[in-house]
Amino acid sequence: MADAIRVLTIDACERVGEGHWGTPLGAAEIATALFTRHLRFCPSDPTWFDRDRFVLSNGHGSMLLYALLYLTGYARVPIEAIKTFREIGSVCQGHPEREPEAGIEITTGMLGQGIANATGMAVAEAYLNHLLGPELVDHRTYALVGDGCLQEGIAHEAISLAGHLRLGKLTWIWDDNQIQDDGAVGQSISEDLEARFRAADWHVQRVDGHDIEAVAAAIEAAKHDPRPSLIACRTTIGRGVPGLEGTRYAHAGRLTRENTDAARASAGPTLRSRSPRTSSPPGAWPARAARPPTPPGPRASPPCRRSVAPSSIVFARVVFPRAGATRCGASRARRPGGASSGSPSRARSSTGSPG
Ligand SMILES: Cc1ncc(C[n+]2csc(CCOP(=O)(O)OP(=O)(O)O)c2C)c(N)n1
Repeated sequence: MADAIRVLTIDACERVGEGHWGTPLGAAEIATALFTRHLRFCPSDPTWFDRDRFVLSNGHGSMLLYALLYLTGYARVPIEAIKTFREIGSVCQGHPEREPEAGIEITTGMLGQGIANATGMAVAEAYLNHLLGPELVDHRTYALVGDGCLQEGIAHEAISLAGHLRLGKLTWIWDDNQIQDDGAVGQSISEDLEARFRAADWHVQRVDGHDIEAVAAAIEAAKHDPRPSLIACRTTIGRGVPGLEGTRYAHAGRLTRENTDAARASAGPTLRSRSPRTSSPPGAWPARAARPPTPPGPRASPPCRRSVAPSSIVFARVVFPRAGATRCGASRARRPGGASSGSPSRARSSTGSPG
């Protein structure tokens, strides 16, 4: 899937000559680990209430999300939509914000807002899980986070709140490529970011962001920790484009035919063959014969569990478990009907293993 994300990104960005391709190429393995091993979603019912939430906080890398939605079979994102990348009115415009029916949960252009949104979503999940019970509400919230998101002031507030509330089902995956628009991240920040998270009582891991197995294992470990999780993934921005990868030009530089030819020449067979459609003018590409099926086997999303619309929720004060006070699993409230609900930070894994 990582190669397919790269092919789609290169094709789309070469066509329009721009498009923040560095993030999709750099985070292709991270996205593959998350979408094929962990994320619970339902392409045939994108707004299924108890889906896991995926927030693309570094929303400038929106081609990553469009490629994922196309490859996993969302009806609103066919290949024709990807061919209209960055066109006004397209579902695949540059910086989408919210279109859950198309699979776009939240992506933000304003750095930092996505992680704040994700934290709010995790608070909502914890609240509803506590109130209604895990049979109805039990999902996780993931955010892909860039360096710029973590530099924003709002990130401090979100980190602090998430640690305080012990939002154990919140995971931020940091695309730690050490590069941003103007150059090396080190030009503007030198603090120990991971220590910042630890100080706020987060679970922190560091992995090679191009190692799908390592990323998938880290996500699994995050599921089993009652604290919110940061997974710092060292990546190379624009990975696969010789001469540009790892540099600031990979953030959003112009992607020429020369660059993409070089990328294909140095890549594996999947990337090497240029699709005839790439050289065709917009609108002239042959339509896809059929939508891709929902991926089979272990990568398939579990069947959608329908949950009751939370229209009859009685709003009540929920006490979130805190370290040293009411720890994960130690505080179980009675919910309507007499059954004991899970605590907000009780982890649920797509494989059914306990949290
Ligand atoms: C609040 C805010 N300030 C500035 C920008 C402009 N901007 C867009 S992307 C970007 C750099 C982001 O760097 P990083 O998160 O490292 O992304 P990457 O280079 O890895 O794609 C900036 C400054 C913005 N979108 N929002």
